[in-house]
Amino acid sequence: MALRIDVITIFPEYLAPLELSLIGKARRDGLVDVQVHDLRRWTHDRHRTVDDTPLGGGAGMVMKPEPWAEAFAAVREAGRESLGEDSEPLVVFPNPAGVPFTQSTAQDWSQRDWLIFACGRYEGIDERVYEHLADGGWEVALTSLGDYVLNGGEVAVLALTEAVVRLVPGVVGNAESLVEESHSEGLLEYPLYTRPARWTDPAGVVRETPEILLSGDHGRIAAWRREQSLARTRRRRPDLLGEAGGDASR
Ligand code: 6GU
Repeated sequence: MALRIDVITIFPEYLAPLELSLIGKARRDGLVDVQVHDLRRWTHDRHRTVDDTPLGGGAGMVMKPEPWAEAFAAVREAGRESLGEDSEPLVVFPNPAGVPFTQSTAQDWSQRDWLIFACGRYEGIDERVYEHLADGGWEVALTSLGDYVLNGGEVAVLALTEAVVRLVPGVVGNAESLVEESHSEGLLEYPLYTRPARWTDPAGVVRETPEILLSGDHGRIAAWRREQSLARTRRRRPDLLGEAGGDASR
């Protein structure tokens, strides 16, 4: 098994899409082992309580530390049983206050053998959970998808898992498509075309593909695509080229 991913959440059903498409196939092919756990399994009261009001006051609720600590201990034991007794996971907390997730993060994680995604909800998790893990020598990452707020980590975990699992060797059939895609070389992808080479759109406008793509000259096509990638990156994401400004509309 190339990669084990544990997900701890109070909404296990939220992760059902991990059974579909490329990730579902990778799981059935034995390339990744995804285990989704209900955090409430590690509660002991009648109401299976995972949250409480913030000490010191304030809006919303905070996730209690005890279920998390029990969950991490149990998931660690289960993982070690399957991966080997000296395996150590990377624990990832999806969090808008985390370090931005990039293609290079995805590449790093795809080469590990064990990730645990810990999905917070409400306003967040009691800070002592992070201290407890750090003191116990756990490797922990706080990771953000971008500068906007989701209600919980579950949707982020779907995105993170897809970005990582597709890079696990054997998951994407044509390995070349991983080399050429957006961000793999720090540039955005060039425009793509397929048949018909001459297409009349629904408004009656005749739209031709760039002639060079029909030339059969692979060297010139590669150079044209690189130019397109560069121009598009300069226009949409000048930050990727170390430049300022740009026009985000195209
Ligand atoms: Cl990773 N988690 C949550 N809850 N919100 C986010 C996010 C992650 N990335 C952007 N917003």
